Amino acid sequence: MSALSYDSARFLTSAQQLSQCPEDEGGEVAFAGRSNAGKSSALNALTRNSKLARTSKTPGRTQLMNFFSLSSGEHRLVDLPGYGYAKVNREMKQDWENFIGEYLAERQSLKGLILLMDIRHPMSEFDEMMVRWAIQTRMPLRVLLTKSDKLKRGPAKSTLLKVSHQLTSQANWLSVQAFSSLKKDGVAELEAWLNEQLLG
Ligand SMILES: Nc1nc2c(ncn2[C@@H]2O[C@H](COP(=O)(O)OP(=O)(O)OP(=O)(O)O)[C@@H](O)[C@H]2O)c(=O)[nH]1
Ligand SMILES: [Mg+2]
Repeated sequence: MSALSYDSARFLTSAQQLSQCPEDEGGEVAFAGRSNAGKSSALNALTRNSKLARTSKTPGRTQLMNFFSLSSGEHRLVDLPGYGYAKVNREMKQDWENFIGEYLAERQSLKGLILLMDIRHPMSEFDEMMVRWAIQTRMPLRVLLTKSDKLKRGPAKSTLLKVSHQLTSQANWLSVQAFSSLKKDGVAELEAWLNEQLLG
């Protein structure tokens, strides 16, 4: 197999606990990041399907984990619920942390993690935690600096260099790229990384 067709992605199922996830076989890559970072928009840009994952101006729109299957039949993309959603109460936040923590620790078919950060606010405390987790578990991690259209070329480039240095000095399975769902910038680069994790 040479490459996967991402525009073949179809909604498979939602889950709010591990037991509701699809069979743990084949390979999947999960999209994580704080609420409003642009996870759902990036999935829609990647799959050329503006209706695939719901996007919203209201942070915390996606409260469930959503699984999308590719036409290969054995590969999936996963939209994780955003973290840092201010309006959830402590109990809901705990539930979220337990669920995501369990998913990351247990999921055998998880082949890579995409961590999305608004290019104007990279590397929050939670982002750092996800990076540490990827280092400890040797999980391939791709950081997407999203909404790159919001910055001029110079500042965008310097943020990319800074984050790149920060990541690659720690482990060679961490990498970063700029991304704009609005301009469809970075889609081919993202596809190449996904192909490597899912088919490599
Ligand atoms: N200018 C610009 N806006 C974007 C881009 N990507 C996302 N947005 C906007 O950012 C907001 C949040 O995008 P979503 O894709 O819903 O973010 P999310 O990470 O899925 O959010 P949750 O589901 O709440 O965790 C929406 O208003 C999008 O239109 C981008 O590349 N450029
Ligand atoms: Mg979303």
